[in-house]
Amino acid sequence: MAKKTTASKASPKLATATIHDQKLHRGQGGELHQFAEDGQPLLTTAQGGPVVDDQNTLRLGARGPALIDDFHFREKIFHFDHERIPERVVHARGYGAHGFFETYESLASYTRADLFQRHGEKTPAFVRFSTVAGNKGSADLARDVRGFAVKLYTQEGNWDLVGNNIPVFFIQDAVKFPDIIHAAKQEPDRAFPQAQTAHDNFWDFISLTPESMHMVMWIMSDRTIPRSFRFMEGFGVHTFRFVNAKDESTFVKFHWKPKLGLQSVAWNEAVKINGADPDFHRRDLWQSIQSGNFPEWELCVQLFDQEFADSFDFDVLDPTKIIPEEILPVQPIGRLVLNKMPDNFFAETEQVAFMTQNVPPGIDFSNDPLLQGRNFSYLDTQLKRLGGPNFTHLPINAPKCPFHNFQQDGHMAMRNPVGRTNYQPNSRNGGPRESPVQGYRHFASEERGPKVRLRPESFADHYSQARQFYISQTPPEQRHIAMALTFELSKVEMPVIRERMVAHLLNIDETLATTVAQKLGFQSMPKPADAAMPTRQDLEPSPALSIVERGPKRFEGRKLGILITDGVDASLLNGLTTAIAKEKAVCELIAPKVGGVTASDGTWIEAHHMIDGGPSVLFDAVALLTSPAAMGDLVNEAAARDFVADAFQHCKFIGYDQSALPLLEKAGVANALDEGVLALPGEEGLSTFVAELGKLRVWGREPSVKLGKA
Ligand code: HDE
Repeated sequence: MAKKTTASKASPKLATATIHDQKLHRGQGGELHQFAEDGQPLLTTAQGGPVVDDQNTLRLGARGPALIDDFHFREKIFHFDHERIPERVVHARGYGAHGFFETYESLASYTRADLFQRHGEKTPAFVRFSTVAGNKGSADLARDVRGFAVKLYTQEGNWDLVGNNIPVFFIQDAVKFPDIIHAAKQEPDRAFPQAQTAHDNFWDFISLTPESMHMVMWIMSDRTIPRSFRFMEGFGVHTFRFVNAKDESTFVKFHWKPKLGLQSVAWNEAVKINGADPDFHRRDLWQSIQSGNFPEWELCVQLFDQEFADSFDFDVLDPTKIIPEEILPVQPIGRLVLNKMPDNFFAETEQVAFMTQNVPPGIDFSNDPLLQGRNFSYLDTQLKRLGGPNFTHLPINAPKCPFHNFQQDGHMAMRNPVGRTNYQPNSRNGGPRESPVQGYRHFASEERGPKVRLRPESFADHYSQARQFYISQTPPEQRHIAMALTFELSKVEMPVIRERMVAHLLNIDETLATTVAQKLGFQSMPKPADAAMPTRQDLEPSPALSIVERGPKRFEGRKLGILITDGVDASLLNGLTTAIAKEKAVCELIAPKVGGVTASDGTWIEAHHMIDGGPSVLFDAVALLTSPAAMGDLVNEAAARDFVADAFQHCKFIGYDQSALPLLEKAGVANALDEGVLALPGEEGLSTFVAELGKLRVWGREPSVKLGKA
C-alpha cells in the first residue's frame, strides 16, 4: 500500500531556499557571510558549504534507501561519532574556572620565579577541581579525595601546581600508583562500585599497604565530602624547592586556604545530595561565579632549609607526611580568585592538560619519589588523552607569554615554523636561541649513591602521623571517622581484610579500633599489625587539621533554604532574606507547588523549588515560614516531613514561625528541640537566628539523633 509522505515540518522554508533567497555580505577580509532567510547565519558544513536541509537525509524517493552522496549527513555523523576523547584515567570528573593569582610581596630572596617578584603582580589562572576514582559522569559527593589543579600562565611559562585537598598520599613510590588506582576504581570483572572505595579490592590493597594509614585517616574524615570546592583547602603535597637568582635553594610546601573557611557535609547528607543533585559541586561553583561571588584562596607556604629538614622527625621527601603548621607556620604569599566560568566545558575543562613538570625558573623539584614519578606520567597521559603532541596548541594549554621553538608538524599542528630554517645552530642567524642566563637552570643538588631499589629507613613510620591526625579532630569528627570506616568495611566481603584493617587501627588509636570492631560485630580483637617501625611516637595534636576548629564562624557564601506556604508572613520573609543578604549569603525558597505562594499581604512570591526538588540537604540551614491554613496539607506531605527531619538529623540550624510547630511535630523533632531550633518572629528572634547560623552545625545534637552513635 502506498504511504502518504509529508515534507519536513521543522524548516520547510530552508528546504526550498535557493541561492537567490540568501542575503550575502562581504566581511572586512572580503570573506562571504551568508545569512538564512530569518537573518540567522547560514548553516554550513565544516568545509563551509551551505546546507540545504538539516532535517531530512538524502533518499531515493521519500521512503527509499539513504544515498551515500549525502556528504552533509556523513560529515555530521562522522564528527558526532568522534566527539569523545578518553576520559582521564584518574580525576575523570572535574570542573574548572578561570581567574587570577595576585602576589602579595616580592619573594625575590627565595625564588627568581617571575610571578613572585613584584607586589600586586597578577597572573592569569585556570583551576580544575575533581574527584579521583569515579568516571566522568559520577556524582559530585562521592567520598573521595578532591583534585585541586592550578595552572598559572606566568610570564616565564606555565606553572602547574597539581595538588589535592589532602596534604598526603596513599603511597610513597610512584611505581605503586597503578595498583592503588586499580584497587580503588570499579572491580574489573563487574565494573562496580562506581566512585566508591567501599569494596574489597580497595581495602585489600590498603590493608596490605601500611604506608597508606595516614591517608586513610584523612579519607575517612569529612575532608572527602566537602560542602563545596569553595570551602576546601588545597595542597601541593610534595616538598618543592624555591631557587633564587643566586641559585640558592629553600624547600617549600604549598597550601591553598579558602577565604570562606572549611566546611564539609555529613555522610548521610552526601548520600542524599548525590540523588537530589549529582552536580551539587558544579552548580555551586557555577552559581557563585555567575552571581559575582568570586571564590578566593590564599596561597601559603611553609619554607625551610636543610637544617630544619634534618632535624624534623620525618623525611620531608616522604609524601605520606605533613609538617604540622604549629611546628612550621604557613605564610600567605598571594591570593587566587576565580571569576569566570569557561565558555565551553570541553574546550577548556576537558582539554586542559596539567603537568607537574611545568615549572618556571625559580621553582624546582625535590627528590620525593612520588613527585619524580609524576613528572614522568603527566606528559604521557596527555598524549593519549588529547591525541598527539600538539595539545599545547590548544588555547587553554598554550602559554600566555611569547614562546618560540623549532617544534613542527604532528597531528593537528596549528603553529608551524615559517621560512627555511627549522633547526639550530644555523648559519642564517635565524630563529630562537637558548640563554644560559635566563633559561631554566635545574638546581644543582649534589647526588650520589648506588643504583638500588630501596625504601629509605626514614620513610618507615606509618602510624605516628595517622594518630596525630586522629587525635587532632574534635569529638564529632572522630565519630565520623569511626562511622566511615565502619561503613566502608561493612561492604567488604572477605573477613580477613576487615581484621587486617582493625589490626592497623590498633596501632593508631585503640578506642577507634574497638569502636569499629564492635560495629563490625567482631567477637574478639586481632593483634595489632606488625609495624615497620614498632614504636609509634605520641605527637602533639595539631588543631589546624580539624575542619570544625577551622570553621568560618560566619554564614557568608552559604545557602539558607526557606520553606514557604500560602499565607507566609511577608514582612518576616522579607526581614529574613534581607538579613541573609547582608551576611553575603544566599536564600532559596521552597514551596509546596511549582511556581510559588501568595503571601499574607496578597503578594505573589516566586519559589525556586517545589519541596521534592529542593530537599533540605541542598542547604546549609533552613527556615520554616508557613501559615496555620497551609499546615493541614503540609504535615501530610512526606517531602515536607523529610525536609525538617533531615535538616534536624544533619545538625542544621532550623528557624521557624509558630505556625510550623505541627510540622516539627510530624517530623518527629518537636520533643527534641535544642539551641539550634529557633523561633523566628520578633526582631530578636531573627537576628539571633542569623547570628547563630555562622556556627553552621549544632554538633552537640548529633549523639542524640543517633546519627553519630558509632
Ligand atoms: Fe595525579 N595523575 N598522579 N596525583 N593527578 C593525573 O594526569 C599520577 C598524584 C592529580 O584536573 C593524570 O592529566 C601518578 C598526587 C590531579 O586534569 C595522570 C601519581 C596528586 C589530577 C596522573 C599521581 C595528584 C591528576 C590523569 C603517583 C596530588 C587531575 C589525567 C606518582 C598532589 C588534573 C592527567 C586535572 C591527574 C598520574 C599521584 C593530583 C595519569 C603517576 C600525589 C589533581 O598523569
